Amino acid sequence: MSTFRLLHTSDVHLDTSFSGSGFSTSQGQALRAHIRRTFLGIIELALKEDVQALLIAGDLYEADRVTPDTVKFLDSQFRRLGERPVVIAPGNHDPCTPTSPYRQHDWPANVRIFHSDEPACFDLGLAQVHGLAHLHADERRNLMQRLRAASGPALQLALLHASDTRFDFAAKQRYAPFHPDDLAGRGFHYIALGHYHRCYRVDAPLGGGTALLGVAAVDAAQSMSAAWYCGCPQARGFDEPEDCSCLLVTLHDEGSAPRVEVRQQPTGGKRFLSGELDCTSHDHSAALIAAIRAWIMERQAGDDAVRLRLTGEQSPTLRLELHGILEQCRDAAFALKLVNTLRPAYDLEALAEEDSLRGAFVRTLRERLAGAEDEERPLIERALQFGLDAFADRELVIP
Ligand SMILES: [Mn+2]
Repeated sequence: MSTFRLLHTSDVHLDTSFSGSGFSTSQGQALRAHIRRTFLGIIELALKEDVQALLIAGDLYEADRVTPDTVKFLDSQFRRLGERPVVIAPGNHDPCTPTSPYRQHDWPANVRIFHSDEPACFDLGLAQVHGLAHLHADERRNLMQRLRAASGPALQLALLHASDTRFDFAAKQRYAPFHPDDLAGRGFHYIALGHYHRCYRVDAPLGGGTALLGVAAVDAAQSMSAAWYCGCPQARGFDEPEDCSCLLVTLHDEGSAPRVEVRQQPTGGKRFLSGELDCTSHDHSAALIAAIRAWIMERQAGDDAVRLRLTGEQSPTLRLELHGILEQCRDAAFALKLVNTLRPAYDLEALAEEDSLRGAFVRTLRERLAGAEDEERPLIERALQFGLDAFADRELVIP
């Protein structure tokens, strides 16, 4: 019995621009450096685990921003792998255009890049890797349907940047769309996918099993191949997963039915954490600052990017100068964003006395509250709050 071990990554997005996403120039530089460190960690993992191949399923870098410095960096990292093959299937962010580094740079001999949108195959001895490339940034054809395994004794792998149309992650564009049904009968033992930044198995039944993590034993003799998105190794914004990974895949060749073992390896390390902080009890800014710091400390998020939504009722004595508060929390996290959705606390007694439309509104709703059933009360209380916010010209935040 022979085994084949590979490391599957994708969507590294080296040279990402963070301008326009609310980060400063220096934070953007630090994030780009962190993405590089993450990639370095993947190379080190490949060496430590002594894998027989590194598969990269596209979006390795951002084509419109990639620098010669980054190309040299990649070259040097790939060289560290010696004779271990690196196989790359270009995606929509790093398409294989005539001027792309994939075509222009003289890569080390262990690097194999799919250059065409016609299927090709790299022979790695025990395994064969089938794949093809995005040739531009807007591929809308079904590329999966072009791939088919070869017959013969070698393990059959596929490598592709493509969109599972069953899911619509944050309205991500559906480049190279395919349906999981398209996987049936292609004959692959493992399909390494890129594009979606979340780690999941495509061919698992919908429901609880879809987002499974950890170790999964897959019987590839079943009707469909084991097809996985490995997820991005390092998040780049608050819309991306908090836990990032690559996949360590071991195929045990047991004759007609290879067994596929998939292990998720945590990578990255800089999280983008979102949360809420109820500020109702904080009646002065120093108390709020202490609460923000405590929130970050509890989650050990000092090196992370944190986005906190301030919720609840704003005490009349709390002076909410967001820039001042941010300034005093600057050292608490790598980056901090505050989203203010606090509602002012209204003095209903005083408002009910007003000889105005607002006074009449408050009197009417308080009468309704007095005669309301229990289940009706929260609705009327919200109506009162929204109405008063509207009178105060406040932006309405409807949770
Ligand atoms: Mn992509």
